[in-house]
Amino acid sequence: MRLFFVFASMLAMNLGFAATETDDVVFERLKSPASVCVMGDPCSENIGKVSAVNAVTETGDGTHIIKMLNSGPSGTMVFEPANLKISPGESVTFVPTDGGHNSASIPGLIPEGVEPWEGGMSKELKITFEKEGVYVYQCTPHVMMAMVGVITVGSPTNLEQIINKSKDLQKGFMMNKDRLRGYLSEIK
Ligand SMILES: [Cu+2]
Repeated sequence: MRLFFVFASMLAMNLGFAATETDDVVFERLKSPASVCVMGDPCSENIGKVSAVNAVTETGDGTHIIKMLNSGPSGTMVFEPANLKISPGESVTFVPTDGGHNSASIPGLIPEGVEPWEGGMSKELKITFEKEGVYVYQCTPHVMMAMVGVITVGSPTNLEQIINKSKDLQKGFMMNKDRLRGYLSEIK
C-alpha cells in the first residue's frame, strides 16, 4: 500500500498536477478503484500511458470525437473538448484515450424526453443527438472532481433550466468547483 502511494505521487508529479495539498489528498481518495495498481503488478505498467489502441480519427461524416483524459490542457480528469456544439443529427464518439473513465448522462440535465445513456468503464461509446438543447454528462467515478462535459445540440433552448438544475450537482464538486459553471457560461 505504501509503495502504491509513493508511486501515485510520482505519477501525479509526472502528469503535472497543480498540487495544492488539499487537491492531492482529494485526488487520492476519489481515484477510481479501476486505476489502483500496486507497483510490481502487471497493471501498473499501464498507469499514465496514453493508449493508441482506442484512438479514433475524425470520420468526416458528422461524427465528433470527445477524449476522456486523466490530464489535458484544461486540467485533470477532463473531457476534451468539454464544451462541444453540434448540429441535430450529428454523433459524438467518447473515446477512452486514458482508461478508467466513462460517459453517462445526468438525470434532469438533458432535454426532456431524451433517452439517457451510460457508457461502460474504459469503453468507447457513440451517441447520435437528434433533439436540440443542452446536455450535461459525467464520468461516473470522477464526477466529484467535476469530470463533466456539455454538448449543445443546435440552439441551447433549455440552458436556463440546466443552469438552475445543475446547482446541486455543482455543490458536490470537491475539485474544479467552477468548471461546469464556466462551461455553461460560454454557451451562446
Ligand atoms: Cu473519469
